[in-house]
Amino acid sequence: MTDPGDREPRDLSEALTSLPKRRLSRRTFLKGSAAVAGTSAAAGALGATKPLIRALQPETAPAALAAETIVRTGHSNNCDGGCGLDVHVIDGHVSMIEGGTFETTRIDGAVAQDIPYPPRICLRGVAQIQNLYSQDRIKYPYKRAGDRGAGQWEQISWDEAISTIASRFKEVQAKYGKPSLWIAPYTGSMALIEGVMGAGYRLASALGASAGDFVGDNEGDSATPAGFNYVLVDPNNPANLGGFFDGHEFTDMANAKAIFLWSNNIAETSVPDWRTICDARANGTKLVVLDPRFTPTAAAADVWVPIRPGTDTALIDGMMNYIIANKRYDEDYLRAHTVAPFLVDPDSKLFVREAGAKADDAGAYLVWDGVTSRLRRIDDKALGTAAITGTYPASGKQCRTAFQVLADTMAPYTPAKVEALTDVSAKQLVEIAEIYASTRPSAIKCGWGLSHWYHGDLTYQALLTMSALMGNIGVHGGGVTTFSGGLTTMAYDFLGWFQPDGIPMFTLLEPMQACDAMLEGKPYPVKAAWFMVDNYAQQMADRNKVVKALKSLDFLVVSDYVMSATADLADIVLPACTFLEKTDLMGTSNYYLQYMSKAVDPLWESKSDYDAIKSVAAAMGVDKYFPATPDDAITEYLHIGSDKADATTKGLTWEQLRAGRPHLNMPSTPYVPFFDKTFPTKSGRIEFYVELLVPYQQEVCDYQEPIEASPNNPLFAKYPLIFLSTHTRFRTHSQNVDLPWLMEVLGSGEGFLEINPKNARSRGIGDGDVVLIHNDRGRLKVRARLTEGIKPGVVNCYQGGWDTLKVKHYIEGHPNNLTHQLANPAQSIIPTFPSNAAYFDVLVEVEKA
Ligand SMILES: Nc1nc2c(c(=O)[nH]1)N[C@H]1C(S)=C(S)[C@@H](COP(=O)(O)OP(=O)(O)OC[C@H]3O[C@@H](n4cnc5c(=O)[nH]c(N)nc54)[C@H](O)[C@@H]3O)O[C@H]1N2
Ligand SMILES: Nc1nc2c(c(=O)[nH]1)N[C@H]1C(S)=C(S)[C@@H](COP(=O)(O)OP(=O)(O)OC[C@H]3O[C@@H](n4cnc5c(=O)[nH]c(N)nc54)[C@H](O)[C@@H]3O)O[C@H]1N2
Ligand code: SF4
Ligand SMILES: [Mo]
Repeated sequence: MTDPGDREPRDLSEALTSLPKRRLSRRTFLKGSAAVAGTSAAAGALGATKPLIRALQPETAPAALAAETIVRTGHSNNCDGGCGLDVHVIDGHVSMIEGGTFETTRIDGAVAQDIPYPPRICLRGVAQIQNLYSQDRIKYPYKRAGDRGAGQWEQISWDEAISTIASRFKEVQAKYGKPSLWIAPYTGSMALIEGVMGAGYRLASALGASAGDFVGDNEGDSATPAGFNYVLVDPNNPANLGGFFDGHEFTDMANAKAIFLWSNNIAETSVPDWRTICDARANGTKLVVLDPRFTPTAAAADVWVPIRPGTDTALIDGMMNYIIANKRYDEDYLRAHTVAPFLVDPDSKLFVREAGAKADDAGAYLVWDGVTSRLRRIDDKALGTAAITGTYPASGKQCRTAFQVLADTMAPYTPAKVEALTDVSAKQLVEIAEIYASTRPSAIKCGWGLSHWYHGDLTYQALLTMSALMGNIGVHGGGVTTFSGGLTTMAYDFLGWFQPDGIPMFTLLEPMQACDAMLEGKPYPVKAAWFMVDNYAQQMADRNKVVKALKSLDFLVVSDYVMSATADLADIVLPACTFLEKTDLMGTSNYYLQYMSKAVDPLWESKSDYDAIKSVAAAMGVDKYFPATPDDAITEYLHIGSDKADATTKGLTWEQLRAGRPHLNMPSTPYVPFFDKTFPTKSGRIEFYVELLVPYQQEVCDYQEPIEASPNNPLFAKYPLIFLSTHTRFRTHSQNVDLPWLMEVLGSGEGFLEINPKNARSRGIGDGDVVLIHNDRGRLKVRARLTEGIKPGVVNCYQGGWDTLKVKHYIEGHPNNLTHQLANPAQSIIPTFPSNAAYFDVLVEVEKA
């Protein structure tokens, strides 16, 4: 056997547990079973629980099926859905998957939320049964038998795989230094042991190796969190761990009177949450959708704003100018909870503080007392009313208030100027500014699409500033939310997990730095890597550079359950099992703790990543850092039964965790960040004026053009179209790509380019024509799909399709052949979110191929 991820199972034992060669679609099966209803073949096939078992074991199906058990787990793929799943198991086989229910109480017994979660699932979740038994599964360990990337493999034993990995890792670390081994990111799963912040990091610490990103620069999901931290968090206070990201509990959207869905195609990218939005709308909540594409989400909007992508900050600045010019802002809120009254030194651009004040004295900021016309400390009990507008004498200079600086910066953003910058008509700008100003509370729900821009940080800074102007931060139905954090934000002691017995933490090497480390030895050489739960060679920006970098490595290990583009380049491929074959813990995208029970034993020779990590750790003499079982690891992560447990998980017992999916003990219901209006910033207030950003001329959110996708860019003459590569409901990135039930709805997995007929016609392109999309970095060939549903000047090709040795969803290339790795230096002030892949800030030209 020389063929990992073999799509044509050859021996019978494989055929029993994988789908038949001619893939069975659900519709064909149901038709078939109806035709033979009443015969023994169809006995028990109704209730939809049995079909797949029958399909899998046509010859061997027992006359009477064994009893069914239902196993509760969670769908940990990185789709932001956070769904719990009830998995029906018969005779060791999964027969059906449906949405699981949620606890109505918190860990401490209090009511979890007014509106409990209904069961949630989407077609991808239902189709996980096909993912589990997919022909595309890697079944055994393999080693490379030809040139790297040539697709020649030799099946080996786990023992040989582990001893090879251990000896090659040791060799590389001895030759090039310990950090030259990179245990790479885990963004494909939001499970805690195997995914996001999982055991791979602990292995990296134990080996003194480098490790990748646990917060999203790989994904382009770091820019907007950086913006969040600029305004709401002091990154230099150790208590804030270098920065975090938080948002409203999703059910709080029901409390909003208007919802602005900003660059968020939520009807496709968080299918179950879309229901909450629809319920809110049915109750009279106004829906504004800002998107250059007429998405399924936009189709349900009261107002659709087809903005030129990358210019949202200009639009927000225009809205703020409207709000300020018409005095619609919440003056009391600004005075009490923000830095609005702080005076700003015109030379240093820093806040004026009382002379000689200690650095940590949060009361020492000077403001102008409008009642007594004199300077006072902000915490002065005698302070009358601090002025929020105007210019006042301080330190011998004329100093504006922070709010005045903001107002002056926003003033040029008149409706006419904003129209010229954003393509949003002056009339529509005023319309949505008026909605935001007059509808309170208004929630802003962003997509990560907003983060896929070089200046995505600035846009979030602007949204939070506007939200603060209207007193919308820390209130029900308000705020700016991208991600409802959960465990990963709240309760998980990741520093403790990363540093067992207090050993030094791994060296952080961000995915955006890794290629240079591999290719140029900067900041230090990386010569070996282990990728698990991440398809870097396809999902990372500037793919040609990535492939070159991976090919330059001395040794590359990839664990996956399918032959990904990254696995194609490996020296050793390890067969990982899916989430249905292992135990883990989900606690993200919502505030429920979902224990993931193993539903079935690992298929073929696949193993959990935790088992693989433990084996390598044992071979390298560091296994003492790895608890024996996943349950032991969870006990340690959450400090179950210990005083060290976080308030949000205090009192949690294993009985509770195993029996249910309890809600964390959150400080408000539904959870609203900063509900008590204390902010973990230096001043304790909302810092819409950001001192740390003065070196980047970004202290207030003055619009900046996109780094690449701008008509001001000289490249625009050659490449005049903005290239988006957005997410589709038919897969999660490069997962669930080839599942028959999804294909049945989608038609085929083939990639296509959405292009406006205006741009197509001028290039002689007709619907269905093959087109070449190109720029200086690379090429992509797909068929054109002409649609009025995308703004002229913008094109879109869904990301995530496969371009592997075996499966090609694009005629040539991949969307990430066109993207780049330009990182915005301003983000470096937030240690947790220092860099970001700007996947959408890209220019291309399109021609008929
Ligand atoms: N052009 C473009 N590129 C993008 C984006 C875009 O919008 N446009 N979006 C970006 C974003 S937002 C993200 S989050 C990233 C996602 O990028 P990735 O995280 O790389 O993508 P996934 O396909 O979700 O998962 C990666 C791999 O993990 C494997 N996997 C899943 N579960 C397990 C497991 O338990 N164990 C092991 N060993 N493997 C497992 C999957 O089979 C898959 O091959 O892509 C980014 N790339
Ligand atoms: N089905 C499915 N669901 C998923 C995923 C998946 O792959 N598949 N991935 C998950 C992950 S990791 C992520 S990060 C999220 C992404 O979730 P979303 O952010 O909702 O998805 P995207 O498709 O990246 O972008 C959303 C929209 O932003 C628009 N857009 C692009 N640029 C701009 C801009 O500059 N301004 C404005 N206003 N709009 C713009 C695009 O046209 C697109 O419709 O989805 C999660 N959920
Ligand atoms: S893919 Fe996402 S939305 Fe669909 S079931 Fe899984 S977690 Fe839920
Ligand atoms: Mo993402």
